[in-house]
Amino acid sequence: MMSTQALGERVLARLDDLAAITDEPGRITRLYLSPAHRRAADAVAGWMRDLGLDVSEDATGTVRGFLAAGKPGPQANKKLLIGSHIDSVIDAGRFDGCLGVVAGLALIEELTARGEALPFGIEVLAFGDEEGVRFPTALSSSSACSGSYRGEWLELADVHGVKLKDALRSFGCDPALIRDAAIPPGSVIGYLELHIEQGPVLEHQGDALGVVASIAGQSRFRFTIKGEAGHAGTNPMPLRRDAFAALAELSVIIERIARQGTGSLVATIGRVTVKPGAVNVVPGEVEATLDIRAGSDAPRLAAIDRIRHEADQLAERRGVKIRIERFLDTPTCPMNAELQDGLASAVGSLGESARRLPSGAGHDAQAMARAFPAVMLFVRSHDGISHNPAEYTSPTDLGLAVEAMIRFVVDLGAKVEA
Ligand code: HGY
Ligand code: MN
Ligand code: MN
Repeated sequence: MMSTQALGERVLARLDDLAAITDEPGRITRLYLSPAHRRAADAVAGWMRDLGLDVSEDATGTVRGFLAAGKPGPQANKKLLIGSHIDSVIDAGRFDGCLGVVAGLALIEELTARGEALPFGIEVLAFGDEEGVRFPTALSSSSACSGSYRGEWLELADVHGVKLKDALRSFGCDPALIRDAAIPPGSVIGYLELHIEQGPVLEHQGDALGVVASIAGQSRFRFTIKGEAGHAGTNPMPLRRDAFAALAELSVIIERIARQGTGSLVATIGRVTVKPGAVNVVPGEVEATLDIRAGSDAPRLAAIDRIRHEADQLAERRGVKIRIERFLDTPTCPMNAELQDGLASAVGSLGESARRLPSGAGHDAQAMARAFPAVMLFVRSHDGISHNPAEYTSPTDLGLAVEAMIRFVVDLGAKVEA
């Protein structure tokens, strides 16, 4: 039986192995269906085979490792799903997503070492498209598992014009089989995801672990602002229809609306493209993304209405055209109450506080909750840093998290047999 410290160090070593698999040497960038995603998926499949799991890859590129029930019983044909994502943002940290997959494999390895036979199966899922950085969607691979994949996503293109359906084929997947990726809800006991908190709350409270009560809803938009390109030297200020200046003013308005918002409302303009992009040309067109979230749906939707209204007025004032297209809308998602209680008692059995907290970040659990009872365990992030190479969680905390998962799964097995 490994100590929690040894468990944590083993998990950290695996995360370092995955961190070395990147599309951009010198930093971690592993976008959906990229060459690095392919190599990471193959590495995870190898670890699963080493554990004697039944390994498969579904039509969206999710790697699946299945361990059959260790003993007969009424639930032996059901399984507990444990998963997270192995795709990353640009210049990412080592923990976001990968931790949930590596921890699932560490749990199986440790349960086997302890001779723990479960009355249900376990399937570890390594999703490839949680972040939604390459294509304008997100959670698409976990959506396939929960039977909520949308066919129109296949026509979406990345910044190079590569369509999702073609990227899937190059990855070795057949988009025509995506429907078969859905996991029948009747075969599933629940979905468990370990994830770093990616925020400062646990550390601030002095807690290593936390149980997620709900996941923030989020909406993502593409803004296209059309003004008029002009000569930087001869174009008088009052006559300009400067698309970038319009976005700059709109971004300050959006920030003000978010600061005034309730329910931990947040708004982020993460990517801006300025055209034509020459030093001596007044920008004629700008494209930008907006990511807006809150702990409940009402403040988020109210803020979106206010932003649309202010954008219309600004367009009028500045003589520009503003097009706002929504490309992602995920409602606030409560986690399963019974599984939360089970997870909280497993955390408590370690002598750790098991406070409930909301997640400001989106997760695959949102997509999985559409079909299965879902629960998430958070582990402390140093300084709350994430989506940043400085992302860090200590091996001690990692070990505690895996041990809590192990106890949760063993307790679930006992409950199922009772
Ligand atoms: O954006 C998010 O909330 C997550 O990291 N995909
Ligand atoms: Mn994540
Ligand atoms: Mn992320």
